[in-house]
Amino acid sequence: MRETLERLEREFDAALADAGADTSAVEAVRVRFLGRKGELTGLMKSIGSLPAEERKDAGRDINALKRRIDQRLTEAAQRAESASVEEQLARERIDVSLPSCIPWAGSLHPVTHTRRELERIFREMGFSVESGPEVEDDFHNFEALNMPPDHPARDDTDTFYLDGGLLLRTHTSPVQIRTMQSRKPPIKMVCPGRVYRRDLDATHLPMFHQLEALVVGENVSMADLKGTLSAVWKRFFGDEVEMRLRPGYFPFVEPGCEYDVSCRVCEGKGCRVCKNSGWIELGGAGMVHPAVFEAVELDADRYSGFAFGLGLDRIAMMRHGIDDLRLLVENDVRFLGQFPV
Ligand code: FA5
Repeated sequence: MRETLERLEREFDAALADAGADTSAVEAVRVRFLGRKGELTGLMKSIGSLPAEERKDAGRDINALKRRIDQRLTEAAQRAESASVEEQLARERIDVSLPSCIPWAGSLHPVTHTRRELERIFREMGFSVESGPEVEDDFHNFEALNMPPDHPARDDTDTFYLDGGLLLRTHTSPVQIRTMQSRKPPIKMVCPGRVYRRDLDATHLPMFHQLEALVVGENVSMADLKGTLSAVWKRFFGDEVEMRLRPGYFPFVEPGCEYDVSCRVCEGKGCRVCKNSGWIELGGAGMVHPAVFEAVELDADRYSGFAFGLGLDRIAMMRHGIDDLRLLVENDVRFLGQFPV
């Protein structure tokens, strides 16, 4: 019996060494020696067939070997377990010094960005930001702005008419009227918004964005208009920008003008964008016409005011060097993603 046990112990040691740090191989060794049909278990069962005087010693020796085997198996299983944890940690190691991947967070539309920046500048200058309906009536879009039904200025814009005498507003100037109807001067407001005209080419869209400014009070002058425009564009484009006013006609202002800034692409030297003139037209402006004050029942002898309007899409276009306005409405993310804020 003793020899059998010594042989079994050697075989066990060799099998355990072969199993190394492999958990399932260690388990297989356990089953081979201690399982229900295992080799040591078989010896245990054979004790009954030994002569009575040998049984006691055989039982003691078998039990001693079983304890040793148990002990070594437990140690081997622990070694295998910690080796597998080490291996997993090494495999899943995270290098915290690597640069992280920043998920793409989208970006603001260039027109939204331009609108928000201008709104911020106007707010800092004490203007409120107002809005008005995009579906307008004739009175607010035309008549109160000194364009009665037969006025030739109505031919200047191609209007989308709706049922019931309504229309899609052709400019943001009707918000001037609504503001003066609902509030007494002093008024200092801007209103950005969508406007609609029957237009479509590289520099004209059927739906585009304007921003209108209106200042009404006592002794508001043309100098205030020029000073305000100049301050706004210097803040928006930078101190080096130059601005000029040119005579222009809009029925709701008198005198009326158009205003230009020195081209931001060539800095006034002349290029394709400014058609070699060095100047870019931004919009129209002027002193509020007395007929407009009359339409909103404000005393034109007491109050004066100025207004100006601008096209946000064209300003965004110039700011970002976009050469076709239609790109702004195609919503191609490959284009829009190029303007992260
Ligand atoms: C007006 O709409 C006047 N209401 C502006 C105004 C306000 C004048 C207050 C005086 C006092 P105008 O039609 O020029 O003016 O349009 C203003 C700006 O809108 C233009 O300078 C241009 O930048 C932009 N714009 C006009 N039509 C289009 C279009 N189809 N697509 C894109 N931008 C346009």
